[in-house]
Amino acid sequence: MGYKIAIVGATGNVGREMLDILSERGFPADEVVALASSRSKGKEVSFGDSTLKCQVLDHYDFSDTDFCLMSAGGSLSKEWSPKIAAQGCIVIDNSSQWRYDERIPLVVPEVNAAVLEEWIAKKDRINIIANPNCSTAQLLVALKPLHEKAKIKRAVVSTYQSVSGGGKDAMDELFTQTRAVFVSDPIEPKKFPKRIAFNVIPHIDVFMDDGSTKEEWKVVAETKKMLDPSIKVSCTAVRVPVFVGHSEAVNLEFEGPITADEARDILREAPGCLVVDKREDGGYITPVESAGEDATYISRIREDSTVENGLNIWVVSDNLRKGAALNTVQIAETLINKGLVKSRAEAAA
Ligand code: 2RA
Repeated sequence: MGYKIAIVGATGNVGREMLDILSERGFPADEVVALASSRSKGKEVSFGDSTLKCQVLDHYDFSDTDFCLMSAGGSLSKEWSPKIAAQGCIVIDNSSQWRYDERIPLVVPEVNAAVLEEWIAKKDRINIIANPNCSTAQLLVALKPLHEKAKIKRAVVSTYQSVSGGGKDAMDELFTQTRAVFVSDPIEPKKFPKRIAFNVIPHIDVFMDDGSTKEEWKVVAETKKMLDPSIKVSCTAVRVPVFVGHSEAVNLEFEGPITADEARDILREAPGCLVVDKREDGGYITPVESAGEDATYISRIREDSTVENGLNIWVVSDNLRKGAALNTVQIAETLINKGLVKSRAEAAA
């Protein structure tokens, strides 16, 4: 018997992507339910060749639903995830609300799927799993296999993040401002703190006391939680006028020796990674090419001779997919494929 799965935030950028990915991958669902706020009641969203009518979250009974994929922001998740989880439904949440709670697993299946087995074995577990921030998810898919080979001591990460990470309004703002530049209309930043069209903004999320931004802090905290608490991480997160696809320039310092050729071979074999690294014009990936794709692309792999055991890499992925919707679906798939979660209908039969 298949699973019943609900998508909360089904009309948003990530919610729609979740529905596409469930359909593309043939997720073993008997029923898929689209949920949204009362404002979107009855709105239709695509699911494969069919459409689903959005139901209202407040009125939905989760007692026979196996998985709830949440993409509706932190405050909604804070209120709703525990209520849904208490009905025996596993919530996989895409907001930052639960990521740093030590009771909640934070998972990228290619990196730390094993924590799911420990979590499911706990009698007193809270039925919530957290999905990481987009910039950390793709970073760790690339870093994990290299860390296994030579142990990363320090990572210096500069991100180039697309506007879709800020939601649909942010995408609209880039579009509107770009047009306004051409027709000489006035530009009034709303979603972004400064003009984003033909510009870059070194500021994503709120400022922290130490001068870093929350987006930068997330990369540090989530790398430590999922990969290794001993890795030193420094991050500068920058918004760029790209619609989809986050890019990262990453400088790595390892404990042991690792050459660029070895790193390339390791990454070629690593799950979720796709190496595109020809040292010629266009022999690398840009965010436009990553849009709509599942892979984390790695290019520009080269040694950094300014430190002992240093490498530079360029990491690009579709932030709405591996950075959000795809990873969420992969967590559910991992639970199923490892035999950790049976459908509630099957259990009751
Ligand atoms: C962004 N990190 O790109 C966010 C999305 N999760 O703004």
